[in-house]
Amino acid sequence: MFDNLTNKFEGIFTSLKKAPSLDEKQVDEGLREIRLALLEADVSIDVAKDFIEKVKPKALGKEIIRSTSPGQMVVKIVYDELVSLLGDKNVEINLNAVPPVSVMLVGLQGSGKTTTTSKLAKFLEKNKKKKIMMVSLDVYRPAAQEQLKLLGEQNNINTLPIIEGQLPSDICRRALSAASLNGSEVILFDTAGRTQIDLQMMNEIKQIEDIIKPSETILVADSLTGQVAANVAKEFKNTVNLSGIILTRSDGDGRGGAALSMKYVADVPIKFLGVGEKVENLEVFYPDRIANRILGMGDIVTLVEKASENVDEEKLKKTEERLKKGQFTLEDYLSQLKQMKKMGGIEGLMSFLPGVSKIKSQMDQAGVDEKIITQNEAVILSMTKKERENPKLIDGSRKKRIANGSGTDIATINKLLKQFKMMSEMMKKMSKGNTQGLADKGIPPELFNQMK
Ligand SMILES: Nc1nc2c(ncn2[C@@H]2O[C@H](COP(=O)(O)OP(=O)(O)O)[C@@H](O)[C@H]2O)c(=O)[nH]1
Ligand SMILES: [Mg+2]
Repeated sequence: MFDNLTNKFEGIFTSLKKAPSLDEKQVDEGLREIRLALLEADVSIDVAKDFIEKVKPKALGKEIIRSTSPGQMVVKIVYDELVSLLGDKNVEINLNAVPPVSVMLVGLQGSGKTTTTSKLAKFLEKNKKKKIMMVSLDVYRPAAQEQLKLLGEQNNINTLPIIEGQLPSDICRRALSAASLNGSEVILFDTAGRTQIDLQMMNEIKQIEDIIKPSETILVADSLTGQVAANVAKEFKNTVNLSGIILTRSDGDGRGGAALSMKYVADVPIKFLGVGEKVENLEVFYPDRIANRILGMGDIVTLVEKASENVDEEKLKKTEERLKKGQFTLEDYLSQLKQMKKMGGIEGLMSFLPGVSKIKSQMDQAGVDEKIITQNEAVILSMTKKERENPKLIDGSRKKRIANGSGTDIATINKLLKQFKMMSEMMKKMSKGNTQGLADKGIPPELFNQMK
């Protein structure tokens, strides 16, 4: 979400870090570039100015300029200020109240409220083990209530049954008593889109707030609108007791101005990021991890979390057992490819690794990642079950058939088979604990031991 900024920062810091010593002029020049980069990320002039004013005296401190690695120390100062600009720490969603606990989602039309309501429901169910009920108060847009109901059905989340023609305040009261009856611990209220200019709608939201007394009122804001999103938050804060932000569409946002402006402009914590259209595309917002990503230093913690979330434990166990017997098949390879796709593909994974923004953008341009995973999947799917279990069967004429079936060519099939052969050899060696074999291939045995 901060691709542009990361590219800029990498450029600026590469030259700063290379310099054996720094003078005031060099630091000034670096800060000027950082200011420009922030403005291009669509933060307001005030935010950029304040940021530089905070960094500057620290970066020009005698102990920095005279240190042995002044560039590194400037990076650290910028990192610390970024963390602070992003809000310091994650502020968890507060559910400490007598159940049913109400959470209200507000925002402009189309900002992603309904989608986010179902994402949050899934998140709280999975991570906080809460019994959830979702309620739509959007009685104005046709089919808005049905949209939430459908999301509930698709994702196995309870929704309050719809009664045509009921007013939002009456739906609220019905929801509270239904939740008490059916033992729901958290009620998520999805509201209709509104702006502050629309006084009648803003009054309605105050009325709803009075009835449900939410322990959280969350603004859902579109990351693509940049600093405007922060101004919207400020507006809503004037009317309701806003407790947090969820920034949606950060998957499509290459600039990140909304996240960078929010604390300064509206002083409301960002609690989550929406990172795609699917129900699982919700990420907890950690300022320090985001600052790492912005500076191209990677976010290994999130990567590891993502990996463990997406792993199908049972499948993994089966694969492991077969591996021990030296039976890694193309079927296993296929399920690994699928796993990778689920985690956002190579490209998605790479955005969490340090210093790869350049390679990543090259790969983006070439469309490498998705294409190859999808292609390999198609190739394996065009094989018969027997072929998948025993690739040795695949002779010339079979290759031709597979190439036709998958819309590829024989060279592609050969490449995949070669990759697979290398992989299964490596796995065999690993399963036998033959670390010498790994060392031959340039893989340090320590790494293998860590993996065990
Ligand atoms: N790419 C992407 N799309 C999103 C995200 N959140 C919501 N959307 C899409 O935005 C559109 C509007 O969402 P909706 O929840 O109906 O907005 P509402 O009018 O505020 O309720 C839908 O097509 C969603 O799939 C996100 O984090 N990433
Ligand atoms: Mg909606």
